[in-house]
Amino acid sequence: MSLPDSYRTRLARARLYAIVDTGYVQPDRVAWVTGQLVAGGVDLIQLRAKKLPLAEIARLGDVMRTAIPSDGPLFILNDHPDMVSTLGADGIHVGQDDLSVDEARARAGRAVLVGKSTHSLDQAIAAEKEGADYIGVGPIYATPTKPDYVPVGPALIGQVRAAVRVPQFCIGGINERTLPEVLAAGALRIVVVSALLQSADLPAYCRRLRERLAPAPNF
Ligand code: TZP
Ligand code: MG
Repeated sequence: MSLPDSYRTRLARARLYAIVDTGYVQPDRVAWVTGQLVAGGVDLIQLRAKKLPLAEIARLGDVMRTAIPSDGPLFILNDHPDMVSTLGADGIHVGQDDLSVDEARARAGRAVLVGKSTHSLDQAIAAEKEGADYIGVGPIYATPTKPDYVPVGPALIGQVRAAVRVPQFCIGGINERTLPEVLAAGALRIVVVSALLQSADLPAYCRRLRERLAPAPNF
């Protein structure tokens, strides 16, 4: 089950990753918010529904798959690899306390991207060795979206960049105000959750973030 080259290319070019987190987005707004993120030109969109029943997560996954064009952003599911195939998701994202990368890949049942959250240099190196296609690095700053986690600080960004080759997405407390420091620390790719979801104009906020990110390489 080898990963299609197109997935790797799209991931390598990716700069801005958004998450539809049901802690911020009511179920009846998921389709609209997803459409706004697509309009804003994000590269990946994840469904993160920590407290909903499985049937509702599956329903929202369907809603999002319908709202995301096949040539649009990659659609990633947080947890629940067993749903990936049915939903037609492009990938699965796991945390440190979840299934291993291999297990998540096997349960997905198709060749899809597997991303892993990391919170230290050692975890980042281990996730790459484990075969993750991309990693999240954070929380860079304290964030109400993941309140129990100690922020790692921007210095980790450069350390991970020097040690790891798979694409790295910096996450946690990133917004228009903190972005300059994150970029100065060496970040190429970011995930933005609450700042985007709470902004008055999602596509405009996406475009302002993207303007400051380095352009994707041409290949
Ligand atoms: N993992 C590390 S920080 C985080 C996750 C899911 C939440 C990021 O959310 P926000 O609102 O962009 O700080
Ligand atoms: Mg998880």
